[in-house]
Amino acid sequence: MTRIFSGIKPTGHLTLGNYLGALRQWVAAEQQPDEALFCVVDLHALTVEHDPARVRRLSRQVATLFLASGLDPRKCTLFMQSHVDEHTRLSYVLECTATDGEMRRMIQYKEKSARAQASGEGVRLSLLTYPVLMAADILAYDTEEVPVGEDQRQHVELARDLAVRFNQRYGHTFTVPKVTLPKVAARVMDLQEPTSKMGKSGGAGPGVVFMLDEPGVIRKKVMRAVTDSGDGGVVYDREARPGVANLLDVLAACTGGDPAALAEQYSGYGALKRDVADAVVELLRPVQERHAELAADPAAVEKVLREGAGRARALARPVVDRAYRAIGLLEP
Ligand code: AQP
Repeated sequence: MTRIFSGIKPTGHLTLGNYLGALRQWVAAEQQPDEALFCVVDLHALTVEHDPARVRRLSRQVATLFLASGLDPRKCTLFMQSHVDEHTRLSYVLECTATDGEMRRMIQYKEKSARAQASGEGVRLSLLTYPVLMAADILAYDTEEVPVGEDQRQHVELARDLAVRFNQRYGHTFTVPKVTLPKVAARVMDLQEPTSKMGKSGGAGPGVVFMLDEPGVIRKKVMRAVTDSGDGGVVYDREARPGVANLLDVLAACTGGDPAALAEQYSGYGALKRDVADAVVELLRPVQERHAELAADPAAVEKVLREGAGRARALARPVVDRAYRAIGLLEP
């Protein structure tokens, strides 16, 4: 049985990228005879300027979307990161394994610290160290596979490096995890800036499709997506035609086709965009309907999270205790 772990941080409304890159893969993984844990990684939302009330609201919404997307709490463990103390306990020990230089090389740190500096906010220390907390999230469960989108690959590799280094120095303690990426749409791009990732924390960007956007809003965003100049018709070329390639990737992810083969079915951008819009609306419709039902009963979602945290704690505690003993700390 393969142990799987992944998470989403409540830093904004979830996007089509979060659905295709993460949630949908998780639901597929859950159908296998695997042991899977999925987590709202709320502590990671505190690394940048945030409004506490908004983090609370988004944390509930993300958990509700886990269930609405089809994750079944009878088959997997769903929980809130901050409800399981083992994550922060392990994070400190891993900080004693990681180096400053390694942290400063993280692409997300470079991008987000530049943004924080430009806005005059100052860079929180946690922004530098959060990949270590993410490594702790993963390693605390003897995780073997981490299903994520392409943007998280570097962080999972850090978790691997820390696990290997710790095991070499202090004896075998951690399972070394590996990253798993979706076959299509591992990196859904912004519809207005197709060379940038579709991200949830940038606000209400016109190039970002949110999972809970109304069908009319989704259609408008897709129909206004930038396409590329050039008269080569509809071709799949990520380098030269990133806007069109992104639309084809999304269509392929929604319909199960191959992006290059789909390109051959279109002679103009209008028809392609209409089909993409229809496919995205239909993909998200059942998730949105289920979300509306679940959001009406927040106590039921809280119960799932409470039970999930209990199960997660029981799995993580022996692993973290093992790491504490291995690194030289006495048993209490
Ligand atoms: N555009 C995307 N395409 C494919 N996968 C994506 N993921 C995110 N965006 C895309 C995957 O979703 C999971 C959770 O992501 P996250 O919570 O770590 O953060 P984010 O959504 O990637 O973050 P943003 O929007 O850039 O802003 P912040 O960082 O402030 O929240 C991951 O598996 C990710 O790969």
